Amino acid sequence: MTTPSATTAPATTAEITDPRCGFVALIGAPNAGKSTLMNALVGSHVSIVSPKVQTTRNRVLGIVVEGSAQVVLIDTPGIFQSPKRRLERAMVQAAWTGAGDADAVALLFDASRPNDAEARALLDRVAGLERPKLLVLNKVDLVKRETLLGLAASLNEAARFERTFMVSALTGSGVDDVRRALASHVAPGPWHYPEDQLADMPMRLLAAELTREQIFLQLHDELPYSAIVETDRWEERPDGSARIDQTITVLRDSQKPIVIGAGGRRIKAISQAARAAIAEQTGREVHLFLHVIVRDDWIEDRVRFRDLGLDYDV
Ligand SMILES: Nc1nc2c(ncn2[C@@H]2O[C@H](COP(=O)(O)OP(=O)(O)OP(=O)(O)O)[C@@H](O)[C@H]2O)c(=O)[nH]1
Ligand SMILES: [Mg+2]
Repeated sequence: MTTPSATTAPATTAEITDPRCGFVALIGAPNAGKSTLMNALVGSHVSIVSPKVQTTRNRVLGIVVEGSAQVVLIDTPGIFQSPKRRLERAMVQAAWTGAGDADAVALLFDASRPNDAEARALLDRVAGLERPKLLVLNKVDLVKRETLLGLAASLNEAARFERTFMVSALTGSGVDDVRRALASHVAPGPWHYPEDQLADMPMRLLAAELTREQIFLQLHDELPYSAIVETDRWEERPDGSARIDQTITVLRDSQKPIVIGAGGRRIKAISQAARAAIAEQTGREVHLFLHVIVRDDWIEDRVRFRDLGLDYDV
């Protein structure tokens, strides 16, 4: 069985005489728009997005080339003050690890929620991070221009940012400025990735994430938080299409019929939307088969955490 990766064929960077490269972490409170901004900067659907908090569960890399600079973006889970469940603690920890691994940090702040307690609390800790910091006020499409200046000033009092940007990751407004600024921040050095690579996630994992995105988009209440998706099988067919089998694991017996829906309509809708997204990202026809199982212990399972790339012992 072959498993293609998101990696494309290496391209030479020999023609670039002054290459620069660096890692920039996108951090922020849950729902600030980190993954939307990452996708806008990269120009591809490399990280999943939903209106719900805690959509991103681990670090996700996206790669941007701007002139002679390659910027490796680290999208991170939203940071909040009192993560309770083990999974939440591991997610918040993964976000701080992402910030710690980066050469610079971009703090995203949802400008439409200026008094959000989680976002304000985060500022204090970000102020203590000893690396270049940029402030990105996001969702400016929802906010009156005059209120933005006051917000930018008050946030700059709380932490020392080298620059402040006002963007709408959703409409793309201001995103090019951020891309150029990030590129100007990275230090001289060889590129880490081939020039046409956009992500660093195996296709099996990206495909599972795209199905999880539909669970976040199509199911409500606690269900998205109770579900994991794993790709069990990826079969390349002679006609160039791929057969992909995935398992959706939920925590409780009562959740399984909700995922399946009356007459199987919900699972069909999830499957159709995920299949289209996977086909788009892989550039091939996809046959997706989803299976739903119940396992009440996945959320406390050390092996699952390892598979998700999360630290169990936090
Ligand atoms: N109006 C508006 N909505 C936005 C903007 N950026 C993101 N959103 C929306 O905000 C919601 C959250 O976006 P995400 O990108 O998933 O946010 P996140 O910070 O990655 O969230 P977590 O991964 O859960 O921490 C989605 O419904 C996005 O469509 C923006 O600039 N304007
Ligand atoms: Mg996210």
